[in-house]
Amino acid sequence: MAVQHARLQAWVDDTVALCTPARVHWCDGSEAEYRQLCDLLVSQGTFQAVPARPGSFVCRTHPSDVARIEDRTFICTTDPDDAGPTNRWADPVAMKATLRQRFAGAMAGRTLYVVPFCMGPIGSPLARLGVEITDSPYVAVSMRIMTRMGAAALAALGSDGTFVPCLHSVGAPLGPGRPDVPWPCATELSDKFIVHFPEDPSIWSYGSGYGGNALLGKKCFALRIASHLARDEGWMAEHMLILALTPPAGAASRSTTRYFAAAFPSACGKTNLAMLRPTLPGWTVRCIGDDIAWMRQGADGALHAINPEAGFFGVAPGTSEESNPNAMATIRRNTIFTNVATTPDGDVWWEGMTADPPAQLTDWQGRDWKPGAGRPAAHPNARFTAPLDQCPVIDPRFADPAGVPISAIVFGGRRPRTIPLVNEARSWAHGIFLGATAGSETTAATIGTAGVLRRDPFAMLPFCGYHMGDYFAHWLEMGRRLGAQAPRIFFVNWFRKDASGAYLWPGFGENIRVLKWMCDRLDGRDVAEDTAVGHLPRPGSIDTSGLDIDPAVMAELCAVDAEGWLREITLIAESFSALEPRVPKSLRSLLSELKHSFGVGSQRREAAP
Ligand code: GTP
Ligand code: SPV
Ligand code: MN
Repeated sequence: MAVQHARLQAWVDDTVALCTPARVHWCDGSEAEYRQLCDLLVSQGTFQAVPARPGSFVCRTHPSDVARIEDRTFICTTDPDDAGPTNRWADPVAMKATLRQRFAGAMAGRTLYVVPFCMGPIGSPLARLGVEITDSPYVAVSMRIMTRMGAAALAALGSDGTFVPCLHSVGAPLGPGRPDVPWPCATELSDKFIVHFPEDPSIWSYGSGYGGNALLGKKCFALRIASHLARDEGWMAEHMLILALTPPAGAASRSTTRYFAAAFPSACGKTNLAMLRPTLPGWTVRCIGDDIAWMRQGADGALHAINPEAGFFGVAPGTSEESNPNAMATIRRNTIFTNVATTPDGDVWWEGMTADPPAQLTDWQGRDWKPGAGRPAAHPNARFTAPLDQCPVIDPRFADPAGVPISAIVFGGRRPRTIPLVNEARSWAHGIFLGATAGSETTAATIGTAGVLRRDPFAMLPFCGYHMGDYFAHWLEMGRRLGAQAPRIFFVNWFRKDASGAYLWPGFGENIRVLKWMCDRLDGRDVAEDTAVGHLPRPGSIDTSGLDIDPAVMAELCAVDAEGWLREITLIAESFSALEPRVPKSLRSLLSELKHSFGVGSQRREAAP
């Protein structure tokens, strides 16, 4: 391939000199190239075909390489305060020296793939270009699904276009006495590095081949680096799904189709909400994106969003014909499954796919598995990688270069207690307060203990490329620019549990009932009560027709749990303290108001025994 771009060619030449690969392959993104790389992965033992699903493969990783590694993710800025207390900071000069040592000779015996890619529809004013250099063919084929990859992206770069250089190695060079293995990676956590230099900007990732650690267009570029760019340039890069919601024809709604963006932490329901199949007759949900939204004020003054990705990298466990039939249809062909179990008749399986597990499986580590084995057959963070346009409910505007206008922004988290099913913010600033104070239980999407409650502001805790306090201020500033056209803001929680640990709310397709209530609010209907924590649904205002749910449960889901909020206030205050002195004043006063409503710090409470 003749490369017209001198800076790109020079970076590739330098990288070849540093990493000493056996070969260099420029990816053109063609179907033929994709097939060749998949064949190569099969011959290396990394991929196995999935006969039940045409064009599909299953892949088993090294047990150390199953999720994002937050402890080994770094933001390197000249001033540590620019990364802020929620990120791991390292000195950029020292870190580059460390990384150059790691990358020296790192690709020995392997092919170096040059992967040009575009985040967003090629030619869209909201899109951005990147080039990933990787020694992993798994990354190359995954990037072809997840981004606009290959010749078209390279052409868009022209001879002098701006791109983010993204350097990746699995960190397991071949050599005498070092035979290849199906999933090469650095096996010690301390040998893995996912490093961002927002001031360049550039990304260097070493030692992991999995997901957000290695598909550098996703969390590294489209969130950490992009959030930094977005702050400087006046736009937003968010961990959000985008959906189109259409009420039944003839319904007394002022608008036909509305677009919503929603930020939930990793493994907290974005993919499921983005392609929800409504249980209420006549309602339609269509999917534009399930993980990342880039948003910018359009010429019409409204906030417009694009999905910078071209594929889904979705959580497999829990996905079934009942919970998410549209995802099940999306992954019937041309899908890469990672760390799922396989069945004797040539299909895949994971926990929750069917009510009863098959009698015999090969688990995600390639071992025999039978029901009652005492361990999951699929890894809890097992994932499917599939093209966006295979989703049966993909929205016709999913690749609209102008993006779609956003009417509502939704935040959420995995909260067994206290946080109501749905809450509408009183104002943009109050909405920012709800986003900034969001908490959620940790999940298998990151290495570490799952089920621990932590603050995860805007679902961006692991993904914000700069100081979280400055990020809150940027949201407030966006609100000032958008003025009356700013979207309305809601907060939802599908994950309330009863004393026995069972979910109180049925979730999934039934979440349409909550989306309908939001539409009622957008249409100006009087369905909310103003409370100390926000606008909560009036009794009976959430449509439960055809749903077998106890009205007492609905009341509990929509109530203000004073004891719980007292605990919540303590946690919020702690999280704000950690970000001082950069917490915007308006958020500090909203916390004071909340404290006041619950009598925290007032004389009444201090006087109590
Ligand atoms: P990332 O890809 O990690 O960013 O995750 P995500 O936010 O897209 O989460 P996803 O939709 O894949 O859901 C993660 C897990 O939560 C799956 O096991 C789902 O089955 C489960 N889940 C999603 N929506 C609901 C819901 O409404 N109720 C309940 N109880 N579980 C849900
Ligand atoms: C997440 O963890 O939020 C994901 C998966 O979407 S990963 O791409 O690994 O970040
Ligand atoms: Mn995600």
